[in-house]
Amino acid sequence: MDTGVQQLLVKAREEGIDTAFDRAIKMSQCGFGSTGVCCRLCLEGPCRIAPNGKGPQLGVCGANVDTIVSRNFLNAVIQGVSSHAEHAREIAHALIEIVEDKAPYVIQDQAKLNSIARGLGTPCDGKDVNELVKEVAHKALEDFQKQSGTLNWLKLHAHEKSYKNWQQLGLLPVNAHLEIAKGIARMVMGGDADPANLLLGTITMGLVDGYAGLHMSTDLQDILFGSPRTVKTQYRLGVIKKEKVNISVNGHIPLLAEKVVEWANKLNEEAKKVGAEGINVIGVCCSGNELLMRKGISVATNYASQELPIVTGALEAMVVDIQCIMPGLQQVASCYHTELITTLPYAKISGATHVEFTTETADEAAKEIVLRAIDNFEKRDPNKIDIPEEVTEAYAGFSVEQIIEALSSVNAGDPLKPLVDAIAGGEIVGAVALVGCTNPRKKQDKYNVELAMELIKNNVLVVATGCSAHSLAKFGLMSPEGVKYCGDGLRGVLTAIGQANGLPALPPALHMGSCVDNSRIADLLTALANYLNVSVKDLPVAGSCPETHHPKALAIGTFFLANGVDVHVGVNPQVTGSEFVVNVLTSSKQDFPVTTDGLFGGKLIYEEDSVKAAETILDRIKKKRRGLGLR
Ligand code: BF8
Ligand code: SF4
Repeated sequence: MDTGVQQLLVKAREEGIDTAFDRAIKMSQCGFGSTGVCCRLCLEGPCRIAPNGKGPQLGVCGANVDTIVSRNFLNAVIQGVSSHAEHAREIAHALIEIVEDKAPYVIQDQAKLNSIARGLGTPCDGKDVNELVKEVAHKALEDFQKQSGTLNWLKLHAHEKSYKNWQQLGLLPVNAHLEIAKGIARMVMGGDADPANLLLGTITMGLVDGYAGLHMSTDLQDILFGSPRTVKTQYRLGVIKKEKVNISVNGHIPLLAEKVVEWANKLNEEAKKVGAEGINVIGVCCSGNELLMRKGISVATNYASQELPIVTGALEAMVVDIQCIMPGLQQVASCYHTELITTLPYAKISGATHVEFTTETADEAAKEIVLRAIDNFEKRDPNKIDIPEEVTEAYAGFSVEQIIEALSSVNAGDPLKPLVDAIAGGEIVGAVALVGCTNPRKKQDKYNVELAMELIKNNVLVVATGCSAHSLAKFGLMSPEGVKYCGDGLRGVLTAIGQANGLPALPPALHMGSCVDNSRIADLLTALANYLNVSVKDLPVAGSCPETHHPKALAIGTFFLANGVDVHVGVNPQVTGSEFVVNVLTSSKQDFPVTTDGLFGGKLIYEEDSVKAAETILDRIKKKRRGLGLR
């Protein structure tokens, strides 16, 4: 239990303030929506298909339950894909403004720039940084414009065997915007009415998500802000400091968050003029992850409890950009001195202050935001201040580059060998990526942590991103002491690698970043598959999102399914109304004619109980081990 969250939930209730957890209790769930059988795509409806055959079995237009459920699933995935694709496109566009001297940022990682440029087939020799950045950024923007071929970023990162499979099935995306538009066009009333075809279209959207969303965002952000390296940091609500001006950043695209940190440093002395000891920037959700990975900024909490930093009564400003920002933040902020500041013209919240952020005016906007926070310090109500004390130490910053470097301390000439040997020898049974969200309908962190504990006990290495990573960090699984929860084999390997790198041990859960950084996990899998000369689908690995809430998580899951990685969700994915869709996504290949397992090698696992989910995941991992000839 996150005691800080509990403490502030009690405080909020005593003060008559509703949070997402209260709203979740009051909101009943509709049985039709929960199973995906409700269609409101046109004004002949809404139509809903009655369960158990008792009542209407077709919509007014004649759409059956399989078509309706597949269309709704595609709809959800498109929402996730468009979020990630917009994220990537904004960074690409910012890079062009930067090298044209229109935006005040400095390119930080030339080595990554060179490696991405080479991968894209762009010669580096004789070019200055600006020229090369511009070429890479234009290659990125091509992935939103080209009318034939496939995504540059897919060719850059996809495993050869997966690529061939998608090519044969005719699933390769052409450009991100085209596929998003086509996906919506096939989903509308009177469009695609073949559920199998709709689900294959969803796989194409997953590829757009993975390559033109996740991978492109990570690559370009690393070029701009630097590739992460190991950092030590603190977690939990205790990172809010009573004596300081506290600013929390919440959202996803680090262009704003990085500037807020820069201006907080520059204006630190100004804070002292109002009686504060300085300025403290803290992270929430994925903006928190981005700053944590590159700057070691501490993290207060994750998605479901994002309103609670305000309830401490000591938060001067909450600055947000886009995605996973609860509109309810403003109701809570209005009960305190906290100023909620929106920044993007297409993501405003009524009642909040709006300070427009563009890359060209990044300095002016960030300066104004920090000055507003400083002004708010004196508006605190001392009677309302209550900050939970607890903090937990954690390590983060495990980019693929950093993991390889850590492994190089064990075997400089062949860094992947120690990891592969440990997998082959059974000390490490497999690896699971614990990714995604927290959800106010679930007990926050419980399912993420329970699943991780169960896996590491069984010698499964955990890597984590997004809000799941926050859960694991808060409960000590991102610190070397966490190895006490591991099985003997995993503990031995983590201790040996950690000690070769000057730590008592590597943490049992490696923090690999924000949700777009699931690309880093995909890169690690591709590297392992190449090393072993197998497909990604053959590896003894899986992905899991025990506390899913956002359609982005479904898009990321679809990307991993397309790569042949099993994906577990712990929250109802709202497809259970169609036996056909359930079979395609969750059946094993021998049990049903067309399945994602048969076509790609990975299937969806829906299980709310984390212990049972771990058992199923372990069974699948062991099956994949046997496929590789391992015990
Ligand atoms: O992109 S993990 S709750 S904050 S959707 Fe949202 Fe889920 Fe958190 Fe980050 Ni990802
Ligand atoms: Fe009803 Fe068909 Fe319209 Fe959906 S598209 S609301 S099923 S008539």
